[in-house]
Amino acid sequence: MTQNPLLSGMSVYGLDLSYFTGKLQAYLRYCEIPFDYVDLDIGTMRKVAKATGMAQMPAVQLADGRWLTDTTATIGWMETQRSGAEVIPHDPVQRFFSLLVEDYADEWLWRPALHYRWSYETDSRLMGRRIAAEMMRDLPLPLGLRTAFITKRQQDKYVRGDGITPANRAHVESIYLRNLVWLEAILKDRPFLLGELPTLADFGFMGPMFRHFSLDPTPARIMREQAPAVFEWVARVWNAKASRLADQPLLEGVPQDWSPILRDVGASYLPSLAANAVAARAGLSHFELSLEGAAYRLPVNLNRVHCLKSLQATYQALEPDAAETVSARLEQEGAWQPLWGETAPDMGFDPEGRLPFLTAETAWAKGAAPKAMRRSVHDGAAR
Ligand SMILES: N[C@@H](CCC(=O)N[C@@H](CS)C(=O)NCC(=O)O)C(=O)O
Repeated sequence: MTQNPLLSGMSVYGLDLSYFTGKLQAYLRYCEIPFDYVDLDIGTMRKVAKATGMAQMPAVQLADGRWLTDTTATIGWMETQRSGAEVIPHDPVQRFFSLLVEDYADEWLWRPALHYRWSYETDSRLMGRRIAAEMMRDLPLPLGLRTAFITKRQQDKYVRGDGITPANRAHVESIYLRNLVWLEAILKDRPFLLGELPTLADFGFMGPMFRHFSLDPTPARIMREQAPAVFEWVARVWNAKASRLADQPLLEGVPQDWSPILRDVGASYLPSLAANAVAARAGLSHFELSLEGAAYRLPVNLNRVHCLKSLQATYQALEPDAAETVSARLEQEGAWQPLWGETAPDMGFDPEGRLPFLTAETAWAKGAAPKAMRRSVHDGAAR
């Protein structure tokens, strides 16, 4: 249990149905870091955007008044402030691959998660109604109107606007279905992805698997039927406590049963990050990508330029021995060349390296990306 006063008395601003809020809540619960949970409405979301420079959730406010944004950077900072069972593995090779898998879960499962929520009628009606009644509760409009508005906004932005078409829909769904198969194979033999303790890889996968796939009606039914061990793992991570697991071991190295995930990182995720970076450098709003026979026209996403930059920098910071082991494994999985397919351009995000402590003044360099491209990280470029 943490004794650090900096981690006492924090508030977490989020939504009970949000991907990244669920990920951070699972982490804080595991670390037994107490927090006040604030369910966002439109007014408090504006306050968060003003304070952090990012219109995204979750956001954390510490007792000393400072704000944090971005779950990866927030967890990274919190890990430096607490003791007890490690969430970011000490072993540099495990650390690199946990970060890589977390990034893949954050970004590459986002599209299928949003697709299942907003493309299926049962799911979109339910979640549209919930957002209208919960997050939009401070808007003086009838509930039906709020529901219609938010449902259309989410479909425009996260289905049509995120490149999902009737022609590539089955491919988008296959990203979820294949991850269920891979995770089921891992989790039938051990409680967490890297052994007896949850790590960043588990919390990363909690983003899509918890608030979306295990709870939205259509993907949840698939999970219950096809991947009961994954369904059980979601609850296990949610209920895990560092103080109870402190003496438990991680595996040595990165297990072979991570290979299918790492191969997908190399075959699809890293190539999409590289194509996104090329388009961002050229100042384009969209780019085309063909993956496993599926054609996509995707909006440029500035956050994902930052993702590629961070992954490359994480590799470059490794000591020679660890770097050799990491590159050999990436090579084995077909992910080494794709990691270096493109050098991530500097888009002016977080120019002073302050993450997670961003503010409206420090989030973007002066005159960086146009406003329409930087409202929130999962916004694509101007549409
Ligand atoms: N990389 C960020 C992503 C945060 C994010 O995209 N959150 C979503 C909700 S789960 C959001 O705020 N979206 C804004 C919107 O839909 O306008 C993190 O790790 O915190």
